[in-house]
Amino acid sequence: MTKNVHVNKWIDEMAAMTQPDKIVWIDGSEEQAEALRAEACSTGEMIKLNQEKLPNCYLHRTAVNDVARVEGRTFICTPTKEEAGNINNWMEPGECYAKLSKLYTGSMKGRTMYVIPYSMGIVGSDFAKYGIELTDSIYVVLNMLIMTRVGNNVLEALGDGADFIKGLHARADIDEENRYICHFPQDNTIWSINSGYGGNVLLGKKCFALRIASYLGRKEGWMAEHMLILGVQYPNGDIKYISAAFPSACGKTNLAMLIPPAIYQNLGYKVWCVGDDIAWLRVGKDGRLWAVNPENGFFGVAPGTNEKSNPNALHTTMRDTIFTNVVHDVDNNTVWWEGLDNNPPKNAIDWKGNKWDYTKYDKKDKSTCGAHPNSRFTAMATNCPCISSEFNNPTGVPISAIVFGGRRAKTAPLVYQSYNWQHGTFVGSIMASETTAAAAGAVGVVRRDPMAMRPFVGYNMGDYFAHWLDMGKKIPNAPKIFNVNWFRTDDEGNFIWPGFGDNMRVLLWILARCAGEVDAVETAIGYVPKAEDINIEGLNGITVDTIKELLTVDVASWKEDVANIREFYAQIGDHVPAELYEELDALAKRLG
Ligand code: GTP
Ligand code: SPV
Ligand code: MN
Repeated sequence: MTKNVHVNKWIDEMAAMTQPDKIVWIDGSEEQAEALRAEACSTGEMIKLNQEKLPNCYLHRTAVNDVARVEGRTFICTPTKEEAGNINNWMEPGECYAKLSKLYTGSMKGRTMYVIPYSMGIVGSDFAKYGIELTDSIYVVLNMLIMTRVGNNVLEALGDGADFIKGLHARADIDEENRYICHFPQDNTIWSINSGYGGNVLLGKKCFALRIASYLGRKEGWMAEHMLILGVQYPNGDIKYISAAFPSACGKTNLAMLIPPAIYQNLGYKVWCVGDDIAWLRVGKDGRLWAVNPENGFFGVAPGTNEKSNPNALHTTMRDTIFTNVVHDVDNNTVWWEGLDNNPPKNAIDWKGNKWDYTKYDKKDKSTCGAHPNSRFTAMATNCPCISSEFNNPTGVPISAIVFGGRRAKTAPLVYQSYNWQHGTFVGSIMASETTAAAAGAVGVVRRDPMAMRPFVGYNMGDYFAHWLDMGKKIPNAPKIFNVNWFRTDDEGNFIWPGFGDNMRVLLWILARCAGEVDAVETAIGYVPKAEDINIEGLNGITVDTIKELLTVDVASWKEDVANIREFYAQIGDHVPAELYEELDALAKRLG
């Protein structure tokens, strides 16, 4: 509880509308969390897992119609449509408040409203921003306790101020037709209704830390990006930091927790994880770009996570974790997902809550999966074996390189470097990726996803590009900008590059470029490595010729891309900065 009149007045209004039976303040204490876990288990909302094998771990299943972010039902409610731009769905704020108020009215009758005061970033730090989420879901409370910094100290830090993000979430009937995720950037407000899933309801994450924060960042001169942050430690102890933006389910968590291949480990290289999904970036007094991870945990994709692909993530999930929509191994009271190991449980319940027969599982038919392809773990960052010592550093880490990337079967080479910040902004703006299960809709379709922020920019995409260009002018010692693609395939559709830990080989080229230690080949799209500069020592079946193939710039497919980019820019509309059209024309010219 607090004496803050702004907080109390707002809660009174929301409670008057939603009409909960009672209101409970979340204080961040372990006793309260434990009582809530017990309550969620007593109602079946969560299942307590084997406490010997998975201490303090729980399983939750969402409704079958509620398994991913719903971009089609996500709205940016600015006073004018132009402010939200053509890429976002827009609703006039008054209309949206009216429409949703009807849905919220009485929606918490018979339920409890939980008040979650939370901070994105270290409480009291320059980077930190505070939010309060009201929700009628214990699952949301328990996830927020992992994903953000929750507790009374947030209210103390807020004092009697009004500078907090007001988030309202009600499960209502989990009705798809009336599901709305709405943002009111001018009002510091987020309203979410009729979902119980991840990014739709953990309002500190995509709604606040990206959509609202990107809006605030533009206003205040900083950046909120869909980026992981990692540190590469050299044998001499130096650590260089990289931030990287890949679209949802394209490898951020995996890269953030990378384990270097043996050849590098033996030399003393290490990789440290600062963040796996979101970065807030500010220009430091030293003229460099500094990044913090505003989150406190990981909401990671479970399928494909295993002892080989991402042992750090796997170990992070061994305690204090909430699993969502994975397979329940009934005999062991543990969890399983596709790609964990080759021993699917015999006595199993699938993500829908039905008995699951692993012998009927067909890799090519997603509907036979035991775990939903977008099933997730919510795990504490501090449980990660490779968590950076700077994770709790309120000033963050200095960024040497920004890396963009996506899933491209053919067009994008393994890695290339932009010529400069403006060209790098262009490279980010033309990012494209084949769609994944992280968002509702068709999977595997190529779509433009600038800076991996298409679903997360809280204002006009053209203005967002302009903000990027502007920031470049404010960072005297700006990071170099690169693009990577781990997902090139051969004619049979197999990934050519081994990926995962071996991505270290590419990171080291990137950092060598930043330090001016290695040459490159200038191509129409940017600087590409000389094939022999990507270290392939210890890689089975990969030769210099494979690297050459991975690095080719296929002029024909790039020309097609140019045409597609022009259409995309036109779709964004007339806020696209002239500098980016200059870059596009220059690219077209270089391609011939
Ligand atoms: P969000 O949490 O949705 O933002 O996703 P993310 O970007 O953190 O993606 P994540 O690291 O969870 O990876 C998603 C999928 O990509 C998993 O199935 C991984 O196994 C796969 N993946 C990650 N890195 C690589 C890689 O280097 N190569 C290949 N082939 N697959 C990868
Ligand atoms: C993503 O989709 O980029 C995620 C998962 O990180 S969610 O929290 O649902 O946005
Ligand atoms: Mn993400």
